[in-house]
Amino acid sequence: MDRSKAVATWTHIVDSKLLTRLSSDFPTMVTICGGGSSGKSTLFNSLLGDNFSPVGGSAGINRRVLVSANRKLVDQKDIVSALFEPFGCIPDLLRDKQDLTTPGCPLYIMSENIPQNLLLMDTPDFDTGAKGTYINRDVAQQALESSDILIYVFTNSNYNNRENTDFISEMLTGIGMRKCFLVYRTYPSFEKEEVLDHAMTVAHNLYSHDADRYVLGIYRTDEDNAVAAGNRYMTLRPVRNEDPSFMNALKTIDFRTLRIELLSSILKDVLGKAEDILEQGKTSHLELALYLDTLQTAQSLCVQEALQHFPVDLVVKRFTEIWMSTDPSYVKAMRKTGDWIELPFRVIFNTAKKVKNKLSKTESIDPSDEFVDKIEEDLVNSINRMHDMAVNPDISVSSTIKDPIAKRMLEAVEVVRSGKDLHRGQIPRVEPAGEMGALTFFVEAHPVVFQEQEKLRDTNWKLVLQSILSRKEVIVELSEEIDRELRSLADSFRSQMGVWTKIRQTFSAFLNVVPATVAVTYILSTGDPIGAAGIKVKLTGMFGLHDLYALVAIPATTGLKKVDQKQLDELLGPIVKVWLNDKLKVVKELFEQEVTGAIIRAAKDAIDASDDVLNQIELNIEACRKAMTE
Ligand SMILES: Nc1nc2c(ncn2[C@@H]2O[C@H](COP(=O)(O)OP(=O)(O)OP(=O)(O)O)[C@@H](O)[C@H]2O)c(=O)[nH]1
Ligand SMILES: [Mg+2]
Repeated sequence: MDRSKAVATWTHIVDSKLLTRLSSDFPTMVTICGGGSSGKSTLFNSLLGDNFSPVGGSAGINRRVLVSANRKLVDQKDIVSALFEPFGCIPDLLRDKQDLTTPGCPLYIMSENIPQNLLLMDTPDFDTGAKGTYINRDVAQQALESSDILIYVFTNSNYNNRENTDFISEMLTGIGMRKCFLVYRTYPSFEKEEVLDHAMTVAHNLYSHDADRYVLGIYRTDEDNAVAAGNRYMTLRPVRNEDPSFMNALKTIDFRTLRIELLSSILKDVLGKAEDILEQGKTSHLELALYLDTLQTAQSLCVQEALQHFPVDLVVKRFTEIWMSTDPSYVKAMRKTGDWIELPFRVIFNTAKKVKNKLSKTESIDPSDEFVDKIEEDLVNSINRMHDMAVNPDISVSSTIKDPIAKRMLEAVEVVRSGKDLHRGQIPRVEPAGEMGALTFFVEAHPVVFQEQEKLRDTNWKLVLQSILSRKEVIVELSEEIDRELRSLADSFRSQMGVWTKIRQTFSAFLNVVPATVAVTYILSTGDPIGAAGIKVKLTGMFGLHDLYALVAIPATTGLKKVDQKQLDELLGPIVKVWLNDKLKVVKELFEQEVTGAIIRAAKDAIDASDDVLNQIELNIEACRKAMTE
């Protein structure tokens, strides 16, 4: 059964059927139960000495529960409504016994023959119909779950019917341990041993090895035509020598002790079950956290995929502008006079003209078309991948174990796998990935997000893509945030420049190389066919923004000296990082708005809510356990 359904069934029983009976003055409920036409109503009438309940006909004649109570009990204020609370409807006094043959709320009768502290119930059968569609089972079950003691009536044709005894066994031992009387409607010719043997088969099927402890008495009632004809009441005879007469057995039961025993066994089971549910809840909580981590990791990777191309033209140009605008005035002055000294670069790279244009302050900065195309391609690919992962029943994602989130995921996988309640088909698993120390996580989507996944599956993906692409400008443009960051980067570069560098810069400025390394970088990268549109950016660090570091892959074709390469890395690296940090945020927002947001929110909300609930359950269980030992 689905886990949440099982929990709901169980909490329903606890809420509506058990808690009401914690009150000590609540009468003991004795319920007659059994398969169709086994003789339940005949027994009920016989015990009360009146023909209250309809008998005979085809199996399944009783459609409602009939309760008999002493008048004095019924006169007590509120007792009837409390009694019927588990049934969810206001009970009525039985006026016409034919009413019992149509479905509806339980009915009650008042009888002087029933002790004041007792209620006797006749129930519909639980086995008329076919498996899955037993017509009276729900009504019968409701009564049985509310009972303290059952009287199980069986016949020679159904004593060994496992389906029947399994059902009754669940009622007797499912939550708490209930005791029962066994009543065997048998043939007069059957010897005592045979009757006992059949009855013990039933007892064993109900309680397994605890039969002796929980069977209150075994009685036989022999087939009798006078009973069938309605001329005589049924008589019960003890099968075992030690058992008293049925009425005596009923009267001498210490109901207080029985109630206390039953309630403490219920409480024990309830606590045990609550602990199971707590464990399941914790596992599920962890599974959800694992799924969320995996989804967000996958998203991080997709976001990075969307940003594979760095618009070097754009960003370095902007940085250069900022740098020049913050140059000391003497450097600026020198620069003005040094227009002619771009010659060395022209000689070396033959791109000086282009450089001059690009470095000119008057020209507006526009990304090249080629770059915009690349961004669009990257964006479409990555968002499609993200969409697939968000709607799929499972995600797999690779990560290095050095990453703190991967560590957390690995722990979660281990706990979930060792949990005893693996309710879903696949369990999470981890496999080594290609690189050393890298792992691939395989994680299923958690039921908490199914609804949002469904919605995402139902959206018109083409329209979503269009909407995303219409906003690609956010990737292309240089935001104020980037500007601010570049400015502070320029300040920090400048503050790190030693005397030597400053002197060199003075020279550089004089040579119109401003600042030398930036210009070199610029020329190098724009002089390269790949770099023209945006140089490739390789990212280290797997997750989110916190440990991401951009390595600028400078094409080997540029023939840089090692020293220059290092200088370039030092300079270009942080500039790329400024851009990346900003864009990672922007693209992540875009992904969450268009694809993953609702799923992530559903998961986070459920995690937050269940955190509190799980803590509360744990505290409550502790309190109950403590109270039980005191
Ligand atoms: N021959 C004989 N028939 C009996 C005896 N006890 C009950 N019956 C008959 O068995 C049939 C079913 O009896 P009920 O008491 O209606 O059985 P039930 O278990 O209440 O049946 P449902 O309410 O339909 O589930 C009736 O025709 C009874 O007269 C008995 O001791 N001897
Ligand atoms: Mg009946």
